[in-house]
Amino acid sequence: MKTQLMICIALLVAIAAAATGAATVAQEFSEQRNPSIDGRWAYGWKRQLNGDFQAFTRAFAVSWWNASVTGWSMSGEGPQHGSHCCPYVGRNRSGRQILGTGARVGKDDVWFHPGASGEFAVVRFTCHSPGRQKVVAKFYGAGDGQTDVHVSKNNTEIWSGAIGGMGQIREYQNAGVECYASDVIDFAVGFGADRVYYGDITGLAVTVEPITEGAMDPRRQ
Ligand SMILES: [Ca+2]
Repeated sequence: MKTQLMICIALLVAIAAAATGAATVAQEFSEQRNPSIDGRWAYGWKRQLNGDFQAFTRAFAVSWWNASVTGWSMSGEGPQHGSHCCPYVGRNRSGRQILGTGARVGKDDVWFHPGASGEFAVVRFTCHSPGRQKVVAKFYGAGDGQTDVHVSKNNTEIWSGAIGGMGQIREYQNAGVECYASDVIDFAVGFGADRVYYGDITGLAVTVEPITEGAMDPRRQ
């Protein structure tokens, strides 16, 4: 009994440590659950940036661009099914860079793709470590298309950029994002000024790091 109790305590400590440290979208990409088991990451879409977040309901695992690809969408389709694919969020599981026709995705990277009617693909981070967060988000053109990229907190946009094609990078950095329990930070991609979703594959690297860990939520004081 004592041994079991010690194991339970060790597991709880490990879970707590995982839930309070820096969060990285690619390393913690969840293929089994959406939201992820610790509740920090969710994958979905929005019709408007300030609209309701709809979590994807179906996971996919496919071979495409001669690479192993996993991810989430509403249809259960991934990048292999053209107009049925999108929006979706994917992860490169091939262990190497993807070099496909019109696609260049870094090793182990997460990427996302908007929908044909302008639906935003969204990766959502939910704050579990109350306090000030350092948020770094890098978006890059992994396809030939033009896109618009955004960072929002609680559905209010705090940054946006535009990507004009493959290889272009837009980066958001903020060391002072106040984020308390249940606050959400969304990273989104839309189909851009051309209003066409073809080739809008967009790489996403995000790190959220608590820098005033354990702070009290002023809304509850
Ligand atoms: Ca586009």
